[in-house]
Amino acid sequence: MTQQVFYDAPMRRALELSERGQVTGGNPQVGCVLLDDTGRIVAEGWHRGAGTPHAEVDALSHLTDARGLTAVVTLEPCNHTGRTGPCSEALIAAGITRVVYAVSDPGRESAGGAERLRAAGVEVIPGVLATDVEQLLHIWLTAVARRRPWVTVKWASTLDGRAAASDGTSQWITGTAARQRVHEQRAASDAILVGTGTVYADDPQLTVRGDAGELLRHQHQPVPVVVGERPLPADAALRRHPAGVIETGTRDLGRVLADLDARGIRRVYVEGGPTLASAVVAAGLADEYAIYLAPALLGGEKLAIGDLGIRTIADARRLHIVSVEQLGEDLLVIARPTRT
Ligand code: AOF
Ligand code: ZN
Repeated sequence: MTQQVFYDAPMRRALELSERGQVTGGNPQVGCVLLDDTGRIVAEGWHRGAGTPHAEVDALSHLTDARGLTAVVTLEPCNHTGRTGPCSEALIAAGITRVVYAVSDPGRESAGGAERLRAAGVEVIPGVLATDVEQLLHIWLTAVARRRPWVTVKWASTLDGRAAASDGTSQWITGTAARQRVHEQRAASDAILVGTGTVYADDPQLTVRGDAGELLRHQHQPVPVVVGERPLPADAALRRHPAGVIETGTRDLGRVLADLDARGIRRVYVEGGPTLASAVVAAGLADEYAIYLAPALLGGEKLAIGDLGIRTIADARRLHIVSVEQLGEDLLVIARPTRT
């Protein structure tokens, strides 16, 4: 039996604890357990969300004496002073003698914890249950490594892909169960992107409403981000949004996403109209699609997504289906680009 396998069970517990933390707010979900020399868990901790203690510090806070213990943590302990202090130093100061972790911290400032611990004489075992933890943190890890948020493009359409009738009316295509699911997806996002065209046409509120399930326990409202040069109308509903509103003043999506990254925004939900959707897709910035399909037909011209500049079938953007969920009469299809 390798050492790695020995730490599988406590790491699974740390992973379970990590899932209690907030998915939004910029920080990863992290869990930690402390083991005595018989392998028994003597303390547990997890990170609630940005601005609160890290998992390791939370676990240590339950003990008066942690000397000689092993820390099993889902992410490499951080080595920086952000909103809180470095976990590497907290573990060293507490007298922890071994640190087992799953995945490395991809953060440019926070990385280096493993090295620091080793330099202080702490035994470090990386990579335990790395695949499982990477799966849970996939969006966060991708966003941090790329220095731009993960982008989910959402639309609701009829089975023939239409989003509005020829007179422009578009409410409501899908039923209540699907609309509720949209609120859950908003609640799991840091920001909602909308184009100025949609703001002028629909005057949306873009708030999380209703029973957005588990995610609403954090009372989280993603911030609306208006993409485009035109200023927000003085009486726009978005001006009353509880999280405020970000007016970008530009259509340059690269700049918009870089600015959101700098604000710690990791998950963006693109809800704002066919022009914005096609711009995001054509720029190769869509990481995921959330497509709501209602059992109706509209025919005509008004597609859920605008022109992608694709002139021949060989250039079609190929996706793979991640999941299909039935919500009342409607379907929710989650798809991601096929990586070639
Ligand atoms: C850990 N344990 O539980 C978490 C870590 O601004 P701060 O101080 O909250 O730091 C946030 C960064 O710290 C975050 O981007 C990530 O690199 C790391 N998160 N590290 O050792 C934890 N949540
Ligand atoms: Zn930390």
